[in-house]
Amino acid sequence: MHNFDEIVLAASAAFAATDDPDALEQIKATFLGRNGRVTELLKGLAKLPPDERKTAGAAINRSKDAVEAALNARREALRRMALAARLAEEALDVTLPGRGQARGGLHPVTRTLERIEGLFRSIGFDVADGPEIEADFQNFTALNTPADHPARSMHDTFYLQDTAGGVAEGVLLRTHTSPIQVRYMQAHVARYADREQMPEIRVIAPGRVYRVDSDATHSPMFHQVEGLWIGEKVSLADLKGVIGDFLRRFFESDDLQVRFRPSFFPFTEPSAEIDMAFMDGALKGRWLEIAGCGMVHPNVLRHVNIDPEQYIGFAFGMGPDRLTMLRYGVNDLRLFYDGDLRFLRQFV
Ligand code: 2NL
Repeated sequence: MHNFDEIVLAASAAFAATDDPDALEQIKATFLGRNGRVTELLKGLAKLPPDERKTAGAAINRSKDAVEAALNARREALRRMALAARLAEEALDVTLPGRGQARGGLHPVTRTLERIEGLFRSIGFDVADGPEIEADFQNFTALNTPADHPARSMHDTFYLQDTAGGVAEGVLLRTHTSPIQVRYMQAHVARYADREQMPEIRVIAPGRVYRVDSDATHSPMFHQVEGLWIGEKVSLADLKGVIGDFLRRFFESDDLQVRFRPSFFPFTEPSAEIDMAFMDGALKGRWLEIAGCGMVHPNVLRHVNIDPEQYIGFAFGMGPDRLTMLRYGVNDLRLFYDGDLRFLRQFV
């Protein structure tokens, strides 16, 4: 009998000595396994005289039950310890304040683009867009830009590669937003093909453009807004009126000076640079180059199947990056593209 109690005590002590569930199962085998101490006792029953077997057998079974109970108690204790450890490790402090939702804002150049769009919409212009990956025809050929023009060279234009790594024939990143207007005119002409007289075209084309150019004052990606008005009697006077009106409204100033200076673009004839001067403020009296413009070249109209004998119009192009710098008094273009929130947040 003494022997049996001793086994239960030994088993309980051995179980308590480990806190590893796998080790616990190993220790279990030394008591309850095929050659375990309890099993050996049961095997010994056969050697006892028949009249002692019954009481001894009952005592051994009680010990076996006690060992199993101790084992189960230890298993449960270890399970609880493991759970407690895991809960401690994965603890969440639900009383911590939340991170909150940061307030976003529009980029200053986007604000300028939206402002320009609103002003031109108010005088009856449509706003169009188009692909940034363009075809040679819409970007150059239709715009009366000859094959040997420097703008077409790989020094100035990003050409796309084909799968073999060579230059993909006639596929490029648009170098201006004019191809938007070329596509707009093509769609317009197709739509009114059966009319003797098509409606006027009044459209602006804002967007990103790309040129092989990167230094303190040039970014390989920048923005442009071009405008186009085609009708039967659109004149240079209309161009001056639209541009002057736009600049005065954009800069919220009635006494802006605007002047046109003769220039050259392949896609307009005659062509001009538009300069502007503020009548007060830090830049007072200084002429600033603000846009280029001209009367659309007859060859451009021919390329999109508009008869230059019946229709005439003007076009202009300006840089909203520069307009943004002037409007907000920013002196470095790169600030717009560095993505520094300390700078950008000032415009929200
Ligand atoms: C500049 C000059 C200009 C145009 C863009 C244009 C578009 C068509 C036909 C004719 Cl579809 N012209 N665009 C005309 C003159 C100047 O931009 O200095 N931009 C920043």
